[in-house]
Amino acid sequence: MTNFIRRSKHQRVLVAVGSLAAIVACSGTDTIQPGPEFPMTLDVFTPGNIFSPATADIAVGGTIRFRMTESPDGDGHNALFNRSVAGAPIDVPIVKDTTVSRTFTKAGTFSYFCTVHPGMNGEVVVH
Ligand SMILES: [Cu+2]
Repeated sequence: MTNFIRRSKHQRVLVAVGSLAAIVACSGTDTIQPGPEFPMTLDVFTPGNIFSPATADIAVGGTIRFRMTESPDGDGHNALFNRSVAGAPIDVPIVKDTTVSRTFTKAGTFSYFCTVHPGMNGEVVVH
């Protein structure tokens, strides 16, 4: 009789532990947080006379590092932003072989262009 009770308690404990493990496993699955969908830092390069990537997706608060390497014609590049979009950062002046960072604190699409090279355009999409 005593043995039966002990086994019974033991079994109940096992069931309880099993249930707890199941609850933990389920709640663990429910609380998994997805990783950041967009990067906080992204490089934009200037191979030839284009911005690459032409569309740069980052998270709100993220930073674009404009890596302005010298153009094939020996010129530098700049990046002038559409001033009509709220949250547009300060323009990047004409620079050569220089990295200039700009941080985007508001969501939106921020187009920009290089005045040195007509048609050299890009945009930063902040999510
Ligand atoms: Cu340019």
